[in-house]
Amino acid sequence: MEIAELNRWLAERNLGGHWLQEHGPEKWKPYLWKWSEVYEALCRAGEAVPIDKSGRRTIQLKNPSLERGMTHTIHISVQLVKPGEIARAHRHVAAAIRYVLKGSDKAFTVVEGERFPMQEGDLITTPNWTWHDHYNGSGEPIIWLDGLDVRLASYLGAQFQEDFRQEQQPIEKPDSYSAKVLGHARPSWIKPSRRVPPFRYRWEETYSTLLALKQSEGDPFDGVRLEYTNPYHGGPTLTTFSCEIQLLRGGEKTKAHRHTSTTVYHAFRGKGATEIGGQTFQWDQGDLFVVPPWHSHRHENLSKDDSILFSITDRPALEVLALYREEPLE
Ligand code: GTQ
Repeated sequence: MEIAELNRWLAERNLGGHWLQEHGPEKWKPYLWKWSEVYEALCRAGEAVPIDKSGRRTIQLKNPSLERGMTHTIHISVQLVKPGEIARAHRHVAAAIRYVLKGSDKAFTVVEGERFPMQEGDLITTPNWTWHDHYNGSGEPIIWLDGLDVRLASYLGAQFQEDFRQEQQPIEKPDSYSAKVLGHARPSWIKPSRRVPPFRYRWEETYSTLLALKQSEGDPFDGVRLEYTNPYHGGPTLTTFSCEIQLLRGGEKTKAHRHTSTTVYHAFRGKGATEIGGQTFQWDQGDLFVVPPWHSHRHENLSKDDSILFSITDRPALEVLALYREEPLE
């Protein structure tokens, strides 16, 4: 049998040969979403979509190089809760974080019976299969980024979801319970019930650490970068992904590298440019962008003032699967 004939014979039987494998260009591409458009979309949804329509009023970022989602692993949505609204209680296998863009001490995410205030720059985790609901007791709209490993969990066939029996879960723990129980001086008789506990990382503390380290060398590829570690064991923020925050000093330009992990960025403060796979993406405050796997990238702060990037990386998932690889490019 000739090869061509064999190939046809195989195709008719839904079989293939190693010699037929295609090694085409990578399917994922970098992309940047302008905040002005994301914000306008959210405002329009605020007028047109009642919060109980689907339990959440979110705008999802869709990467044109993928069939769905922002990346093939981590996803970001932007969520709006207007004054007096409740985003009803539910839980899902996908783990999630909230990064607050417009907050108040009267707006809360409730996770496993504890309410966490949502103030600008705060990061709040809702680890996998934890009950969570959000409510806005302030007089102003509240906006945050949702980061989830939903694409990865769905791809692996592991994404389940269920609603709580009521719209809101009861508050069973005192305020600041996690901060106390998981602080550096801890009670000897209380152990968190899960290795990845819900937690709030207050902006005030994160920002003061960034400023305190501003004079130090910093990471050659990422400037003054902090990882939000698991408060219990010091590992990544969540099992599959980690959140990071980096300050780029006025005019700072980082070195290029690439890795097999994917990173999604949000320009929390300032303006700059990130070169991704030879393409330059200029960002202003609020913009969101993706660095896909194995794409070289470097950041530059285009102003005299500090710029701050919040990011989410799937590095922990790749590391645990022994798929993480990284290389400097200069
Ligand atoms: O607020 O709990 O963007 O469950 C996607 C799934 C937000 C949320 C999302 C969710 C939520």
